[in-house]
Amino acid sequence: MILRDKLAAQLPEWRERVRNLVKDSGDVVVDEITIGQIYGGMRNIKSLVTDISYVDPNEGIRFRGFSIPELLERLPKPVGAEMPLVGGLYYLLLVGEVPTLEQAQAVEAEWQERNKVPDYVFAILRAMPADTHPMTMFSAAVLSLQRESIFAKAYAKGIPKDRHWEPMLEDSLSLTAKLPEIAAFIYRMKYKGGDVIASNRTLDWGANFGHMMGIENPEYADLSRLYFLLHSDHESGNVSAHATHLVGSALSDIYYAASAGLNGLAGPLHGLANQECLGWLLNVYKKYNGVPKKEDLQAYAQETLSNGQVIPGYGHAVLRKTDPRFTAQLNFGLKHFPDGDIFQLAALVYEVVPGVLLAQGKAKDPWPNVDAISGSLQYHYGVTEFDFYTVMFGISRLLGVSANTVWARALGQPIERPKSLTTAMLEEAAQKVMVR
Ligand code: AMX
Repeated sequence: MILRDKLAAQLPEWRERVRNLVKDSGDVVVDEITIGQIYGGMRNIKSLVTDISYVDPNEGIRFRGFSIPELLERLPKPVGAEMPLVGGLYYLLLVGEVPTLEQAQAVEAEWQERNKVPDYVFAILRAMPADTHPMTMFSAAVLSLQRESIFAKAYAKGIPKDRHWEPMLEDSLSLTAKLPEIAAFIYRMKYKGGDVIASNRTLDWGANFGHMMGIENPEYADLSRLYFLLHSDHESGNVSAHATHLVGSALSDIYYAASAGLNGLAGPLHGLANQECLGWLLNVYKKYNGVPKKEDLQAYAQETLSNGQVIPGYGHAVLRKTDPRFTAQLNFGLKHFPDGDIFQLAALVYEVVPGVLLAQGKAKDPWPNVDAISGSLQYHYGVTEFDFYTVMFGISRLLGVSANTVWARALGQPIERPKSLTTAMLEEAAQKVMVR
């Protein structure tokens, strides 16, 4: 298998590099930690490592060193398509090189071979109460697949540590292969009266999702490929990535770890913001009977803040400029449907809300993040059920976190166990500094 061979070829050098770094420079101080950071959600404490993506506060995400515009340019695309094959992105995340079309297609072929979802997953989903949130369904479906884990079986048989990554890669491919069908099943079951659409094995992973959603439009296939590329990874400290990494560090298999990551993604300050964001836009639209005047939008945003609520889709824990993932989606909308009502509203919010947040002076980043616009694009193509949006984020995010988990096992990263202190200990530490 191409991915296994490519990874196996890199591993000796990587392991040597990490071993030497830790052996020769293990005591080098990289960062200091303040009481403010300990009580402040560990913000900006440099204590994780990944080579798969990096978020620069001013520039935004780079995957394996490539910016989003560079990736949209360089990753191979299916014939006639505007956006790259998601299989090529997964190759890049795992291997670290831009694939050829053939290499990207090899990953797509791996996915096609592994994409049969066992019937028990559908039975579990059908048995859940109809008002269950789609993220709960998605996470439960992923967790239910745990019995398929090759890693768990290999571990029980005593596979040596330096080979843990191999069954982890197998599991990651088998899980990611099934995500579009599981998600589309949830969508069709919940919102389309159970009229489920079978997978089309001739389509690529991104396009097949659009097909199973019931949207037979090449533009939506491109939007799906774009969406799955943009949301896949955002270095290691965000809640979904960190939760997956933490659970995986206990040598829980990818099904356990991914389900944990999805549960974190379901929080309104993280992935659920895309659902909240569209809800916010629709409330504005309803209140003003269409796209409002700038002054009205400004008043509405101020009212949201006065009510003690956040404006979803704006702000970020790391970023300090407009998220390039926002810009890529804005450009897609401007190209394909600049006159769409909800899209125009999202674009107007971009003109107005940063100023409102700046004037309030609390948010360190007043600019839009990835969630500020994604819903308005989905809405345009008929995916109006916005509580489903985070599931799409989840499909994509599991690409990044599974690639990271494979590498964490390949480099033998240990179980995570930071140390906690008591408030009294921190007060004592503060006291000592004050006395000096
Ligand atoms: N609207 C209103 N207030 C905001 C705000 C927003 N969009 N963004 C930040 N603030 C407030 C914070 O709530 C905080 O207020 P507090 O001092 O009363 O607690 C203050 O500004 C300082 O926060 P910060 O340091 O700038 O942000 P953070 O790192 O603590 O949090 C984030 C980052 C994303 C949770 C925050 O900006 C937010 O809540 N945004 C809206 C929700 C959202 O879009 N989430 C999606 C993020 C991307 C993702 O994960 N998908």
